[in-house]
Amino acid sequence: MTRLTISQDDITTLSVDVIVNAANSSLLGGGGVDGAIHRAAGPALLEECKTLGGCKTGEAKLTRGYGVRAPFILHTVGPIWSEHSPEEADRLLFNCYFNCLRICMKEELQVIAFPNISTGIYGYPKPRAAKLCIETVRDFCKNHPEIQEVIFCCFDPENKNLYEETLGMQV
Ligand code: AR6
Repeated sequence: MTRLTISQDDITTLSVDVIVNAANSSLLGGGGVDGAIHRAAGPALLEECKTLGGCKTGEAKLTRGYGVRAPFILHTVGPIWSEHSPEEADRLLFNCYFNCLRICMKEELQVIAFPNISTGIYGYPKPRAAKLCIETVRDFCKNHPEIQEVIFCCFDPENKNLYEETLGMQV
């Protein structure tokens, strides 16, 4: 059975098979967790990202990890909350988590760390995102117990509290 855990560390320092980046559709870097990942990974990451042709909202692309602790990085693009109806934003955020997990299965990556996608600069309401994220990951892992561990990397205290509360509840 997959373990679902919470960490409050900088995601670039986590010793896992793959970390997820909350990127933008250019995949050429930005602020927030994306900026932190590019800073830690170094310029070779940007060079690989330039070859990928961007990424649509809800989709995900895999690169090597370079200077981050994990050997791989999955770059996904969350929805900008104000640009969609709430239902459409939910569908797109679901796709981010689902597509990352699908790629992990395909590439046999068994320990994954997610940041709180879209809940920073992209303005998604944190409680809504936490509930959707945990439901999506729980459902996926029920059918894919090969995934050993999913770490919810909650950088800000509000997200950490929300994840602790939501993970503690039974579905
Ligand atoms: N480790 C883990 N989580 C972090 C870190 C870190 N080092 N730094 C920030 N967070 P955001 P978004 C958390 O804004 O909302 C970028 O410019 C942060 O506290 O990084 O999806 C991209 O290029 C928050 O909870 O991503 C896009 O343009 C979470 O990461 C845009 O921001 C996500 O916040 C994407 O916006």
